[in-house]
Amino acid sequence: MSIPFITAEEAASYIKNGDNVGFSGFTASGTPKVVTVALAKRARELHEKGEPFKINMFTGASTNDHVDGELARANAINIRTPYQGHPDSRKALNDGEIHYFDAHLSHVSQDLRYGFFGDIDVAIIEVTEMTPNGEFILGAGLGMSPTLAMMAKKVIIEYSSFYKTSFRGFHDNYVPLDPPHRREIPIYKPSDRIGSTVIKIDPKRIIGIVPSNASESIKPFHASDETTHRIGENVCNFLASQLREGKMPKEFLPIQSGVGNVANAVLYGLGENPDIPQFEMYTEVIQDAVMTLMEEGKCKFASTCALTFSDDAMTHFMDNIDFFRDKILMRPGEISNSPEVVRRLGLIAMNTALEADIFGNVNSTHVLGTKMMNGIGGSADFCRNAYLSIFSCPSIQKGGKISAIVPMVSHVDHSEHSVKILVTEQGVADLRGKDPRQRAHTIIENCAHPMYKQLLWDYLKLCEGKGVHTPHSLRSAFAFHQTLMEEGDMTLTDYARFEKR
Ligand code: 0RQ
Repeated sequence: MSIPFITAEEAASYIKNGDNVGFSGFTASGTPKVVTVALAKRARELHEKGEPFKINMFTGASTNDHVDGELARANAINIRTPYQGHPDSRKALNDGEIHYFDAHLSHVSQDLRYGFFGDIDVAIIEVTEMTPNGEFILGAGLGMSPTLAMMAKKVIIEYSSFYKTSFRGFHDNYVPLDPPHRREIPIYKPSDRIGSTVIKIDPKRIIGIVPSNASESIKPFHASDETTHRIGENVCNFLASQLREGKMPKEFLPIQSGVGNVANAVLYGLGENPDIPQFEMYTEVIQDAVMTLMEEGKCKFASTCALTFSDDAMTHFMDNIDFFRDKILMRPGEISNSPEVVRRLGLIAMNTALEADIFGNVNSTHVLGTKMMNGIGGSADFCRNAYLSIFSCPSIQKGGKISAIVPMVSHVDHSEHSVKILVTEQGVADLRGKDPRQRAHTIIENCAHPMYKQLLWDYLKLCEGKGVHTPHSLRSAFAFHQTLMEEGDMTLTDYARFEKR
């Protein structure tokens, strides 16, 4: 059966108001890029005629302006999960226009297969190669594509001709059986291949093929500044000390690293530190820094869900693709982030906090406990199951008006039970084996900015006493946040005001 080539507009016309739509890709790479723009146009046209049109949107992780940006601006999103990072969707979900629920990235494919959210009516999947019998080679990010290809009632293929060289062999597509039949995921080292290089889709379910030649349009991360550089140095010196002290196998352990400016700086730090041996990665995203580390021989192998390279870095990757062929495997998010595999391999997991409290609880998602930034992403898939879970962030934000170390986090994503090490540019707090009071002393002493140390000591003094395991004053626990909201600067915190209330 031959599959017809159709226009993006025609493809979009098959998507109905209220449909559950699944999108290929992960952290912007491998997402559809032209059908979504046509879909946003269709939504605007229908809205102008007074007709409702919104879809429920299931993605691997964050997307790009072609997807979240276009659809959010067209007011075409009803439900959205599991992770986003676009300013327009961020605004719409914080305004309550999008029903966003934040979810662990490793969960969503199986939750879909379990039927928690109903059927997937249409999947839009970007591919880079295809055969007449319905075999497809995906692009630079997998996300949920293998599950979507399996369960979607209808599939729209976006056939990208942007990549001039073949991704064949870079993918490891694998869908575990669902309970009660699930077996172990047989990955015993990052480079173990367990699945197929292609995904298969019954041509009868494919609506049509839409040509595209759009790039991923990923902007490079900021070059590291003094603060992020020092965070990177602190993480690396700490890891080197763990090796020296025999608290980590001498062969070292595979690394997971989140995304963002801080994560990028930490990765460059690994490259610069002569005491860090060559390493492998088992992670969800690789950014530009990893490509450099591979070329320098520092990173030997990376298992990932996506290549989140800036456009220039992607061109460099494609020009040198043969060098990377035996060094990278891309897997579905459910496998790249699998808690089972993370625990088995014993990862060093490095993720970023917006704020952390003096007891080691971490908020990675909500500014002032209310405003969603991006989402939890895969950070908890890794943090909860890692050999060593590290969170890092600058100790202050916005010129010092915000302290990232606070008495009590305004939202909890990662609890004190999972966070083992906290790092800022000031230093490292090793929280292992410490009770809450000891953790507070270590975090204030080693991680808080000098501008905030005394305020944090004062908080502890206010609350310390007999009969409590975790010293808190519920009157003043959010004094930092309240002062920021009322006076625009956490340094102006005066506990007396709160204690009197
Ligand atoms: O604001 O953009 O206006 O300058 O947050 O902060 O310091 O540049 O750090 O780029 O590494 O992002 C947690 C958001 C950090 C990210 C977060 C403001 C700050 C700045 C960005 P501006 P930085 P990064 C992998 C694993 C959650 C999920 C995760 C993230 C902006 O790393 O989304 O780790 N992580 N997933 O000024 C107010 C605070 C603030 C603050 C920072 N306490 N209050 N604003 N900012 N701290 C990804 C996936 O799973 C796919």
